[in-house]
Amino acid sequence: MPTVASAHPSPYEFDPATTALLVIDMQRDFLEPGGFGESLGNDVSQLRRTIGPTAALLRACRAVGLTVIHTREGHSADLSDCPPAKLARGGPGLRIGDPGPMGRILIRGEYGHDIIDELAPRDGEPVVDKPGKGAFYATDLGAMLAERNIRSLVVAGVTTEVCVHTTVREANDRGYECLVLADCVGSYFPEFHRVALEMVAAQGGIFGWVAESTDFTSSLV
Ligand code: TIU
Repeated sequence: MPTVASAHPSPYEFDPATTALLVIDMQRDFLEPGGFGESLGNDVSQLRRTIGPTAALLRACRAVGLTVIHTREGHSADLSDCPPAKLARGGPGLRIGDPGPMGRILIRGEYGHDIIDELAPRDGEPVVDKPGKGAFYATDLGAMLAERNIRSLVVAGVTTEVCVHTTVREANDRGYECLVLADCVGSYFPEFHRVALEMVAAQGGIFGWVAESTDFTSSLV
């Protein structure tokens, strides 16, 4: 079995046949100026360091035929799947559904809602549209993974302490073994990023494992 020996808190063993790469919410609305992330007052440049390592990770996973699944956070045009409490976030004119420079903010089908060009999904790679922070809530991700007999999730995406953490916590409770790739996840807040990664691996790996993406990809070959 391939093993990522450098993973924290212990070596991460995985079977590529039952492992999927999950790339979470690498959307223009989070990574580019004018989107939801910036509307909440965040500095989007903090997230952009994940793009290069995640592109390399995608190339390596595709080369060996690993299952690749993408997610996008967003809502229907009529906002019927957006809880009022979530709708209230952000400044006036900068809320979910409001017009932004890349279309209506966080609305499915809008340019800003889609995944950045550098990490565009390939034909055949599922894209899970989710209304929440967690990728399992109100989606068919669980069924999709069960159908493919996936037991381990290698996780990239944004943001570390929000959608990545929520998804890893949901996955942990559902029995998946999660490896979070430190250089392929990012936060608007460097200190939240650091502590969120520490939280995953603390207490003997309470939510999973953490490693660098190159240590994972070199274990694939
Ligand atoms: N605001 C923030 O850090 N994140 C989100 O709203 N969504 C995701 O993390 N994808």
